[in-house]
Amino acid sequence: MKRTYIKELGTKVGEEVMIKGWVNIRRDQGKMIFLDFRDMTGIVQGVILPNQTEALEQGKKLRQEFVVEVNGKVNERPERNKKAGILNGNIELEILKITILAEAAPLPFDMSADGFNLDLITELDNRALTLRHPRNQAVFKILETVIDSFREIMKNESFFEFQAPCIVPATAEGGAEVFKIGYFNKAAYLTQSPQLYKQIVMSAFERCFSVNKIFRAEPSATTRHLTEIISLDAEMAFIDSWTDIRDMEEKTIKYILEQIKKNNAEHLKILGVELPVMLDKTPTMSLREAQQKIFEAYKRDNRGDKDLSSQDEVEICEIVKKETGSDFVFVYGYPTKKKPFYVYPNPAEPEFNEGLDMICRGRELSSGGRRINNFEQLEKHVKEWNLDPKTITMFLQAFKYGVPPEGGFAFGAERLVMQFLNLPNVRQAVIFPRDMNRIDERLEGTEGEF
Ligand code: AMO
Repeated sequence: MKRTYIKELGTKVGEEVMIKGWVNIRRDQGKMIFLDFRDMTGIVQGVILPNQTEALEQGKKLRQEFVVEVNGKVNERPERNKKAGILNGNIELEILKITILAEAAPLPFDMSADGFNLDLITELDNRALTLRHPRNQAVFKILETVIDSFREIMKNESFFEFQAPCIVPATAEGGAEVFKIGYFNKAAYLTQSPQLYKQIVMSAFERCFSVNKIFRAEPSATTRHLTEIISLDAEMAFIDSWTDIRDMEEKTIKYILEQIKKNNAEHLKILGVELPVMLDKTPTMSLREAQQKIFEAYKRDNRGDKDLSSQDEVEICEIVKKETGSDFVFVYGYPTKKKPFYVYPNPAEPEFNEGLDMICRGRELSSGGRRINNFEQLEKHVKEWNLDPKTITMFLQAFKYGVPPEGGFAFGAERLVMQFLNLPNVRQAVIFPRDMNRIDERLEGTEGEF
């Protein structure tokens, strides 16, 4: 008999079917055994009735995660047992025959829907098993939609996709958060950002994007920092102002949110979360305006600070939410000297730049802005930022030969999922997270985790 996927069972009421999957849970009730089965499409409840002696014998051998092939009849549940709003809530599989395809060792913890409540260390220490839980699968299906829909919107907007290198000769973002690697007898780095490469590709293709791994040697273990990140990067030429970058970012996030709503309704339900609210026009303010608002609302005086602290990010989002209902806010105009050399200084006030961050529900989701496109100005910045021009020769070469006014942005895919789903820790948005304390296994000498 041909396999039927669990999601399709609703269309087979009254028919005999064969399904394959895992035992999600077993409940013995008097002379009957109830079994929930799970495959990649969903979950269904099955029941072995007292007259099915052979199936009952098999059923007694089953534990959670046994892999089985099951023959049974799809029955409509009696009215009082119907569960509205969940897949297969109106049907049940009357089990006729069970074949065990693979056995599973007793589980180290409860994996049932209600009993699954692990601390993150246990969860990650048992990733091969916890990845099977529908809650986790819901998160990673949404991550998949985020990446797919980023690609789609970029392609719809005529951006060219390229793959940026991971081994690089220089550090794009500056700072100490870079992994140095032995490269034969020389030193090289793992890329912190495809920044310089996307600008080179943009100078030839006008619009480009990449979905790339980036690496940050974050020396502190926080709830929002990873060492290996999926970076969703875009760069576009012929802009009139940094606001064109903001508008493209906004359009991108709107599209991603729409696609999640469309493709992941059941996953959002499993997680019990509401997506953040994005208005037609996302509130936008300068760093100084944001600091002034925080001062007025919370009496914390950070006016003059070079950046928003994480507390500031939380507070400015609270203020904007209260004032407008938006869960997003753009903050632009950071001190030029405190940001990477490529960010465009505001001509009217060169000590502030035309860089911007998108903040959502209290955390930064992206950075971006206008870039310097004039060769002489770029060379000047390279000197002032104490960079060695020899390490970015190829980048400078592009600008020597004519580059239009341009800009771009980058989102961390995991941060995006974390904020969209209100996850308390960014590691929950990654199947195999890397941080200073973990590469699959906890690293030796590690005590705590975050
Ligand atoms: P930035 O350094 O702000 O900008 O990084 C862009 C976005 O990447 C994500 N991100 C991280 N997520 C998890 N853990 C980390 N350690 C981490 N570091 C960064 C965040 C952040 O907003 N080249 C610029 C982008 C540009 O201007 O186009 C850049 O890399 O979501």
